Amino acid sequence: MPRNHPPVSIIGVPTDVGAGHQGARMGPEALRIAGLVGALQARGVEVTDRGNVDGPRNPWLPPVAGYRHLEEVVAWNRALLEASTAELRAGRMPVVLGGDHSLAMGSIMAVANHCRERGRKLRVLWLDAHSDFNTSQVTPSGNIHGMPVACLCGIGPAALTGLGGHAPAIVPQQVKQIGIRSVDQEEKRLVKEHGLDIYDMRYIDEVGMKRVMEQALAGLDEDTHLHVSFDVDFLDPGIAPGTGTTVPGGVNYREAQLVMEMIADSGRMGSLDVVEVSPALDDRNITAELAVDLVESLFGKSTLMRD
Ligand code: Z70
Ligand code: MN
Ligand code: MN
Ligand code: MN
Repeated sequence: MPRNHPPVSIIGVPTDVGAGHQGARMGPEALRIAGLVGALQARGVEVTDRGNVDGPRNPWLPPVAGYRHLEEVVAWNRALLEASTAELRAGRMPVVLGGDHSLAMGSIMAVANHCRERGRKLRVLWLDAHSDFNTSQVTPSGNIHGMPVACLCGIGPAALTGLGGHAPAIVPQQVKQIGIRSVDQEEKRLVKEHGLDIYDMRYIDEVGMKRVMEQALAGLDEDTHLHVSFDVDFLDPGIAPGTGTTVPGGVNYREAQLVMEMIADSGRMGSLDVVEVSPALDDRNITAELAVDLVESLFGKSTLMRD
């Protein structure tokens, strides 16, 4: 099934200021070394690597008032928002390489603005072990990569929620979370209160990934832009050890391939984040290589002879 994809712009965001471990700032290079650009070109996609956006170094300070490195996280997200907005305006598909998951705020705010300007619908698929829906009041860590979904939904500091100029950027009903298996106590209350659609590992085990994806992708139409935010800790640590917060019982190789193939078949993916690859924790770059393998499937490579 050959598909026509818009031209892709790779944007590296080498930061870990939002995380509780250092190392995700090396993720963009690891993904490049794993062959991301060539893999997309082999799919017939026109790709330009825009290099990395710039931002403050990691000062490695403790949290202040419930946030670690708030000012630095804002600066990185502002830089990404600007870079991604330029690509979307040029009719290109941003593929954002993290970096820690706090960068999803800038990435998705750019997409949300773009959709709002064009009267398009936006859906966000959040592939992750975590819900990333903490607030400064309830966070156990102060790490802002545990907060981007809440901030995107308008719950968080104005410096983050208002970064795109329109708060909230999205509503919880636009988000489908898949692979979830680590939600903090108070965060659970928040996701329930806000009605987030969560397909957790138990649900995946009970109904199977095929049905989960049918449900998560239901109702997409020609006017829908699908943003995929892929935290590699979505995957089981046995196949993806190279990330700062592994959680046992994750998505296996075959389930992950099916997720990506069904997204590709939807034909609606308009932007992508690949985040939380932490090369110093990895085993010979296998996590980055697996991420690239899965991105190939997102762009229509099939494990069978359908492509
Ligand atoms: C935890 C917190 C988180 C990613 C860890 C963990 C959050 N809920 N997110 N790794 N990607 O500290 O808020
Ligand atoms: Mn995450
Ligand atoms: Mn995670
Ligand atoms: Mn490959």
